[in-house]
Amino acid sequence: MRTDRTFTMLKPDSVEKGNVGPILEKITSAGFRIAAMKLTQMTVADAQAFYAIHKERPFFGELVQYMTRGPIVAAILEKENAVEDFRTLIGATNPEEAAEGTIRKLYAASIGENAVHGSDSDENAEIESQFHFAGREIF
Ligand code: IDP
Ligand code: MG
Repeated sequence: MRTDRTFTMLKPDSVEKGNVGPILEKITSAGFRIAAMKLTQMTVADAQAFYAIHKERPFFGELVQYMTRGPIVAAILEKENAVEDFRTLIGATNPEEAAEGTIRKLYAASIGENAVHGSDSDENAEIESQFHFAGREIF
């Protein structure tokens, strides 16, 4: 299992607010290389599948509605220790608890609309990258 890749989505609120450029600048300045990237829009079925682990949670419907309401930027990022270092860069799920200077502290509005996704394990980074980029040369 590779340990030098993670998967991210710049969520619909980031695209809507024009924050894609500043967020990508934070990501590349932190030493991540963009291995693959696309602007796309998830269908309801896509979002339900991507977030299936949360399907019993009370916020699941809200999460699916949010993630499908407009385009996202999906990307595979490369760096040594990518998963952990990217979770540090984005900060806590709830921006009120996120450390100063983190992407969620800077750009997230709330625990629901929190600007970015970051994989939580090497295994999920691979699964989530395949979800959005299956069949590409990079694998
Ligand atoms: P993570 O994105 O930091 O890994 P998770 O707990 O895996 O956080 O939750 C997935 C996503 O679901 C969050 O990024 C956020 O968009 C949404 N979410 C999590 N908790 C809540 C909540 O309490 N209310 C509304 N949305 C939530
Ligand atoms: Mg998560």
